[in-house]
This record gives sequence, structure tokens and C-alpha cells, in this order.
Amino acid sequence: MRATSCIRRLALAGAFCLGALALASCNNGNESPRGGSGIRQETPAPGVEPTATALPATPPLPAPEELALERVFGWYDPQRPTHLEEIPDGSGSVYVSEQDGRLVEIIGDPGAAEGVSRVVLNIEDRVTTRVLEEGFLGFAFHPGVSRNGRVFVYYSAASPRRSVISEFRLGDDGEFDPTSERIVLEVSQPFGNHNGGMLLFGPDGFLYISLGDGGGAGDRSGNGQNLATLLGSVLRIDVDAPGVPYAVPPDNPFTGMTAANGEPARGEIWAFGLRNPWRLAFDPATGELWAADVGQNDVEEVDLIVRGGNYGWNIMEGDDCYKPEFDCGDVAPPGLIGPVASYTHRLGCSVSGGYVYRGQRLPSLKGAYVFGDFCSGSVWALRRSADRGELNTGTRDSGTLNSVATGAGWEVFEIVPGDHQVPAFGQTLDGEVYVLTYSPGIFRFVEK
Ligand SMILES: [Ca+2]
Ligand SMILES: [Ca+2]
Repeated sequence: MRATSCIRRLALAGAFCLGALALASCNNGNESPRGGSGIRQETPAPGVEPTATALPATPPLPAPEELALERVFGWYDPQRPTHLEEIPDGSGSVYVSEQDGRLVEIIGDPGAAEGVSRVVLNIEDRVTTRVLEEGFLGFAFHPGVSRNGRVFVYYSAASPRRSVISEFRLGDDGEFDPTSERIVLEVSQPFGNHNGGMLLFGPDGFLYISLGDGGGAGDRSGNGQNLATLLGSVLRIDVDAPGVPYAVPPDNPFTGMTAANGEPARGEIWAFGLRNPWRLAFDPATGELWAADVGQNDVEEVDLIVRGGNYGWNIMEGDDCYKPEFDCGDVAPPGLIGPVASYTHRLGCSVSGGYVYRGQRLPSLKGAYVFGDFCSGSVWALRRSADRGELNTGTRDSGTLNSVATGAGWEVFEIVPGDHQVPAFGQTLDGEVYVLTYSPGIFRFVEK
């Protein structure tokens, strides 16, 4: 297994690896063969621009202490929660989507023993959950919700199987009217899995949507690399254009281009080559867009999404060759962007993307991207390393396969061991990060 991985990586390194770092890790039989990011490129492909400027270098932070999880909103037992966010209207209310089709408002101090929770939108009548990955998968409040009452939702529907992105309106009673639905976009889904499901508004005011490769296994239709389909992509659309369900922003990267198969490229696509980018997050401080892309059989990955970026699937799975299994660098288009961090299935089975911590309660976590694994429940903090250029696998089992590998210039720490199934995270407007679980319950981090 290790030898195979090294062969894969060496082949890739010959094609477009940054070089010595990856080769060195392969020469050491005790080291993670996936340590270092074989295809990572700091410079995106021509015509591809980062969406945001990184913060200036900051002094090194102490390693985050191992943290504990503390139950919050203890009066509320979420049923298969998929997303949490605060409504940006000054009320402080937090909302959680439940996979069967309910949006729940939670009112009260997170640490208090008692509070209020109530269903403010129920769309179980149009949501299908026949497959584990189907359901009410995401929502996003319009930045102007306090004026216009608009919330956007993403759910799975049947007959025909499809993903629906639509909009509901807030009524005077503080509930969203289920009859107010306005369809924004429907995407045909060949299979019930790999639906993506994230909705979020960027700092530019556009709506970003994550879509998986359509499902099945291995992306046999090649949707990930096909710019003529919306599948396997992050989309960016304008939901404020008058008279149309949505418009394509004029500065999207593939507008007017032709896909490799000769068909028109879809202008909605912001980035592609993704397998199942279940959760996305904008760093509220830098505007950088983070994605966690769920792997096939071997590798889970975390990516920084840039305009026009190709994240490799199904040529690459994380930083390994996938199709073909060997020498994939020979067939890969130039400029594939490798993960910032990745881990094998020894550590879990399905990455759940989180948020960049910008809260006040835990200074050592500031600026770290917090993410976890659905199966193992481990939660990690990933951040730019003070020692730029040094490979750092700073987990408990550093230097073995039982660690998260990072690209050069990044470091990662396990902050919470796996006690819960973690499908997703949430963030409130003050930058605090919440952990959604199947335990059930919502948690936040506390120092031990
Ligand atoms: Ca699907
Ligand atoms: Ca990838």
C-alpha cells in the first residue's frame, strides 16, 4: 500500500510536483507517503485569480490546546442537522436545518439551560430523503434579509431526482411561508449521493452553491472535469438580478468558453474538479473560500477555492492519482490545484468542512480553519504555519499515516478526539464556531 502510494506520487511529482519535499517524504518508509501535496500549486493557472488577499503574516500562535466540547442550546435536540447560521438582522437568533425538511429557529443564550426553539419552515412535503445524502442540505439568509425577508434553501427532490435551490419569504409571524417558494435553479441528479448541498453568500453579494459529481462511484460520467455540466462544481450566481431566477455574474471565469467536449461551458461555474464539496465557508476576515471535498475510497481533502480553479477530481483523489491510478500527471490538464490538507481513511471516512474561527473565546484558535470527520468525529484546526515552507503534520501521531498531511506552509492540530458523529459545523456572526452532531446536540469548544 505504501509502496503503491509512493509510486503514484513519484509519477506525479515528475509531471508537476513542486519538487523535493514530496520526493523526500516518499523516500522515508516511516513517513506518510502522502505527506506534502504532490500537485499543490501556489500559483493558479493563467486567467485564474484568487478571490481574496491573504492576511499579512502574523506572529506564531501557541499550538491549540486539546479542547473539549460543551453542549449548547441544550433545550433543543436537532434531528440530523445539516447547517447552522445566525440570521443577519441583529436579533441574534440562530437557525438550524434538519435533513428531513425543517428549518428551526433557536432563541436564547447558547450557554443557558432554557430557551426557545420552533420550526419556522417545514418543507418535508417536497424534500426526499430516500438516500442518506439526500434531504434538506443547506440554507443561506440573504444579506438583506432584515429588509427583504429572503432565505435560500437547497434540498433533494424526487420524480425526477434533482437538486432544488429555491427561495422562501419571511412572514410577519417570523415564519417562512411554505407557499412562497420561488425556484431559482434545479439540477438533475443521476444518483442519490454526492449532492454537495452548501449555499452561502460571498462578500461580493453573490450566492455560492456546491454540487457534487452526481454520484455513483468514481464519477464514471466524468462530470468533475466537464465544464458543460454544473455537477462537480462550485457555482456563483446573482440572485438579485431583476426579472430572472438568477443571472451569471459577468466576471465568472468560464462565461462564453467551450468545454473539452465541444459543448458550451456553464457560466455559473466558479471552480470545478470536485467530487462532493459538502460544506463551504468564507473566512469572514479574509474572504477566502474554503471547501472540504469528500473522497472516494482513500483520501479526504480540504481546499482553498479560487476563481476558475480545477481541483482535480476524478483524475486525482486528494493528492493521489485516481484515474488513471498511476502516472495521472501524464493526462492531467495543467494547473490542477491540490489540497491544503488531506487525510486517509485511517482517520475517518468523510470530511465535514467547517469554518475559520474568528471568535473571542479561544484566542489560540483564531484564524484556524476548523473541520472534522463525519465517521470518526475527530476535529482539526488548520492554519498557516509560522515556518512557511516546512511540512508540518502536527497531530498526535505526527509522521505516520495516522495524521493529517498539509501542503507546505500549513500546520494542523487535532483539537477534539472523536466522540461524536460530526456532519457539519456552523458559525455565528461573532465568529464563534459550533459543532453539529448526531449525538444529538450542538456543541462549542471550551478549554479543558
Ligand atoms: Ca446526486
Ligand atoms: Ca481534489
